[in-house]
Amino acid sequence: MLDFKKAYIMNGVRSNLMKQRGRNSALSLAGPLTLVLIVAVGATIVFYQFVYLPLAGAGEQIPEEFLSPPGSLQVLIVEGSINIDQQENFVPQEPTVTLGVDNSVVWLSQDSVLHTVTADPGSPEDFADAASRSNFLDIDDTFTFLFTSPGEYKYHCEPHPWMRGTIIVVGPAGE
Ligand SMILES: [Cu+2]
Repeated sequence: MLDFKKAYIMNGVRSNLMKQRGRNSALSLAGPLTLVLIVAVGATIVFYQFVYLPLAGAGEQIPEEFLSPPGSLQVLIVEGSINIDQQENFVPQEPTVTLGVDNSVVWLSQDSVLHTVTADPGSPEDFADAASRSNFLDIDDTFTFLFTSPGEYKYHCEPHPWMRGTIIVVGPAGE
C-alpha cells in the first residue's frame, strides 16, 4: 500500500518536472523568436521607407516634357457629324500621338449641333473625369486633354453614340 502511494507521488513529481521542462524550453524559444520578429519588422520598415517609397514615388512622377509637349494634335468634329450616314465625324478618327511631342489633344467643333467628347466606360480615371458626358461643345468650342501615359483611349459622343474615336498614345521610344 505504501509502495503504491510512493509510486503515485513519484509519478506526480516526475510529471511536474516534465511540465516544468516543457515550459522552460518554450521560454528559451521565446527570446530568439522575439528577436527574429523585431528584426523582421525593422527590415520591413527600412525596405518600405528607403526602397519601396522612393520607387513608388518615381513611378508617379510625370516627365516635364510630357507635361508641356512642344506640339499638339487637333481633332475636328466636322460639320454634319450628327448625320448617322456620314463616315466622318471625329477627324482624324484614330490618330497616334507621342508623349513629349504632341500628347496634348485639342478637339474643335465645326458643327452647329452640340457634341461631346466622352470617354468610353473603363477608361483611365483622369481621361474619364475630363472627357465626361456633360462636356458639350458648341460650334468653335474646344476641349483639350493632355495624355500623360501610353495607351488606347476610346471615346464617343454622348448624344450621338455612332460618333466614335480613339487616341493612341505612345511613349517617346514608340512603346
Ligand atoms: Cu455628337
